[in-house]
Amino acid sequence: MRTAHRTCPLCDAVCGLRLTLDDTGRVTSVKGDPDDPFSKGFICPKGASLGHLDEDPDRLRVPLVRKQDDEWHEVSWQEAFETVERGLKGVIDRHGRDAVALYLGNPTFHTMGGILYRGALGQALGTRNVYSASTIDQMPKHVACGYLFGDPLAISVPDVDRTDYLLVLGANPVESNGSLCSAPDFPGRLKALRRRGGKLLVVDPRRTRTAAVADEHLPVRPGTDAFLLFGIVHTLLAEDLTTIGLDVAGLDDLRRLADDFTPDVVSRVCGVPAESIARLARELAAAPTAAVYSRIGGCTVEFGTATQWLVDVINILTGNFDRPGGVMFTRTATMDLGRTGEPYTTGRWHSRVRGLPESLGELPVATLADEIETPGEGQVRALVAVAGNPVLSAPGGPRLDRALDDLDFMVCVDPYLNETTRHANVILPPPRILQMPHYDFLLLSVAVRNYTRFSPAILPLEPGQLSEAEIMSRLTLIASGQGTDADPSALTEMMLDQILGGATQAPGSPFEGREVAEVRASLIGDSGPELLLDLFLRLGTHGLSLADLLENPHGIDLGPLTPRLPELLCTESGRVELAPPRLAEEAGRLRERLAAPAPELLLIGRRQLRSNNSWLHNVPTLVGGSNQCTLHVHPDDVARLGLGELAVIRSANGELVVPVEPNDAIMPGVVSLPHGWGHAGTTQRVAAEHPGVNANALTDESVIDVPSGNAVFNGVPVTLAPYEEPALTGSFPVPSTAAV
Ligand SMILES: Nc1nc2c(c(=O)[nH]1)N[C@H]1C(S)=C(S)[C@@H](COP(=O)(O)OP(=O)(O)OC[C@H]3O[C@@H](n4cnc5c(=O)[nH]c(N)nc54)[C@H](O)[C@@H]3O)O[C@H]1N2
Ligand SMILES: Nc1nc2c(c(=O)[nH]1)N[C@H]1C(S)=C(S)[C@@H](COP(=O)(O)OP(=O)(O)OC[C@H]3O[C@@H](n4cnc5c(=O)[nH]c(N)nc54)[C@H](O)[C@@H]3O)O[C@H]1N2
Ligand code: SF4
Ligand SMILES: [Mo]
Repeated sequence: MRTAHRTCPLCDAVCGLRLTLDDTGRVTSVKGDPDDPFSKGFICPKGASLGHLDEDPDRLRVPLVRKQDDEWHEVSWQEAFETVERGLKGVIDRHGRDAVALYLGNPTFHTMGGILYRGALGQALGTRNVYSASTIDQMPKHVACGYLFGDPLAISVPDVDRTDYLLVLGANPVESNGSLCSAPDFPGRLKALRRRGGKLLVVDPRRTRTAAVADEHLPVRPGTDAFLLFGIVHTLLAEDLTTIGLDVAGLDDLRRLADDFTPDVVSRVCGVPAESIARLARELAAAPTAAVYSRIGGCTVEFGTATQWLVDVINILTGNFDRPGGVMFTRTATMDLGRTGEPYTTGRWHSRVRGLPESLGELPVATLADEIETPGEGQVRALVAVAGNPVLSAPGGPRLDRALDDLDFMVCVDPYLNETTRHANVILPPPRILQMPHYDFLLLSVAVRNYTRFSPAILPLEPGQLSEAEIMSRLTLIASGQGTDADPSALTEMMLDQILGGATQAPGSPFEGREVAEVRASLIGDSGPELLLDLFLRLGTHGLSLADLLENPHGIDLGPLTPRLPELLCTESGRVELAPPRLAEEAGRLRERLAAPAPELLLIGRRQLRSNNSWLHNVPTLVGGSNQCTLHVHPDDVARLGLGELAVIRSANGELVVPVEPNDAIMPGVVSLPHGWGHAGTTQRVAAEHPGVNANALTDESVIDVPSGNAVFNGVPVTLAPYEEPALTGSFPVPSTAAV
């Protein structure tokens, strides 16, 4: 028996875990690490199941190649990489580099191999067809911050531990455990907020578990938060309630834009009473400190960018931006990564078929199927997919499911043969979670305290097994034409060399004036990712190194957040831009919608405590109970529509037969279906027993948030009707007669 410590990699909460393992390396228990200064022993059911997930017998252990017989064959790494080289080279030679698309899924932000090498892989492929989970998640936030502050990575977090008033729109941190806001034990932090006399308000079409612990829940019609927020902005300006502590530009333009959006007018669209909207504005202005926070319900909606823009506008107008108790920026232990120092811009190139603008070097996932299906110069013929399951996670998933079949070549880096990877020619499995070192480069940059923690690998790689970093490096070297025999460590050395080249020249850098080779020799780490981590730590402002983190296995608290906006600001004007033209255009589109009739029934999503997107349904301890793929329908709607146990739900894009779960927590006129289900055709045996349906058969890839190209998962117009058993068969086809 031995004890080991590591950070849980499963969500944004970065909880410290304490594991016990027997001498065969089997995990015998997982508990919260009480000595972690940030998570203080907190753990959720997913973290507690980490051992089962890691030891899942259905995880792939060796590379698979689908050969001419259309069967999967276990092959050596060498054969797998040679197949990748032939496949990619064939497509690039015939059709050019843009014919290869890259898709980077959500876990690329949760592994060192993913986050450190995804950029290099993209560059080596040299394609404009780069897609990631960002455009089915938080791209609106990047675009809004890009225009407001000049830096799309200038993402602030609510100072939950110190605020007096927290307004949450479209986030459910009690079940998601927080998102773009790393705060282990979010539920406990919200309770503490109320215990110290603070107020929590939740705007959500559902009375979620977060709403249940709040002072007030305000049901809102899906997709209309931007209207509600404009009503607040209008009130703040009209009643002279602003206290702006920053150097801002565009206040008069903002005033003009907000003019039409009186609480009375927006109330008719969003369904929140006008008095409540005006009161929210007054309370936000009067609170000693306040923070407005919004996530998936305020991003994956038609006006996602406008919503995120107005969230920060309110934080700014009420004097709560970049101050304790308001919203603040984290100062990471590592240097600021990914910042360009240039003012943000989008549209440096456009997607071929729909002409959608690039943002952060990516095109919207909502147009990936178009790019695969539409013939012509630049048509996507191959896909490299890392840690993603877009067949279940992208809008219009079933169309993508069919499109992937038409590709000439596809390679996936993924531990599972699932709904997406089953279309591949080659699957390259990363090692088990406990065999990987772990550091949260992204999540620690949106933490509610400055904090750092590194977890070395707990179990060694087996002979012949490859780390995820090595898989990514070898793919990168193949993509750049260096073949399957190139030394993977050459890529890390090149990256180190490049960064050190800059750091030894940069005035004020800790390495200024030193020799690259000498600094390189001083770096420590057992792997490429660790060497890079050591370098990034030593270039950070907290004066730490990997050695310090190794000496502190429970993590290091680096103190509460402190103001830091001026150094992050990167607009042309050098000021915060309250009403940049691109966002003012959104105000115009919102104005045009003021008179539009509201659809009768709207679909929204639902995250479940023991789930994580599509890939935890193969763990027996996590499926079942409340973790079911059911449609929540308000009892009034159940009665009105005469629904029984099953219903047919239909959108412009598709239809599904779903189990109905009457639930009075959802507002009438809204129904909720979780995503990540619809398991079929995989080797995940437990998931196959709990298949559920693919919510993204209903979402529509042709509808996007315009400025960001982000998918719209919430506020999808649908119809609902009782399901009538087909007369002849007991199977499950959807009879067309079941339509409304
Ligand atoms: N247990 C669990 N945790 C997770 C995940 C998971 O799948 N399961 N996924 C992880 C990932 S990838 C992410 S990005 C985060 C997401 O973290 P959150 O955003 O906190 O999670 P969601 O449950 O999607 O919360 C969105 C909320 O918005 C509401 N909503 C829907 N439409 C609207 C609307 O138009 N307006 C408003 N105001 N509200 C609306 C929904 O009812 C829901 O309560 O969670 C992460 N953590
Ligand atoms: N309808 C609807 N759709 C949604 C959402 C919604 O709210 N509603 N939410 C959206 C959001 S916020 C997100 S983030 C996306 C997620 O979209 P994706 O990232 O495409 O989907 P996931 O289900 O997270 O798939 C993760 C994949 O990574 C693999 N994986 C797990 N661990 C590792 C690892 O260590 N290494 C590698 N290489 N692979 C690994 C898993 O096997 C799985 O195949 O879904 C989006 N889709
Ligand atoms: S809250 Fe997130 S990080 Fe913490 S144990 Fe659960 S899944 Fe892991
Ligand atoms: Mo996400």
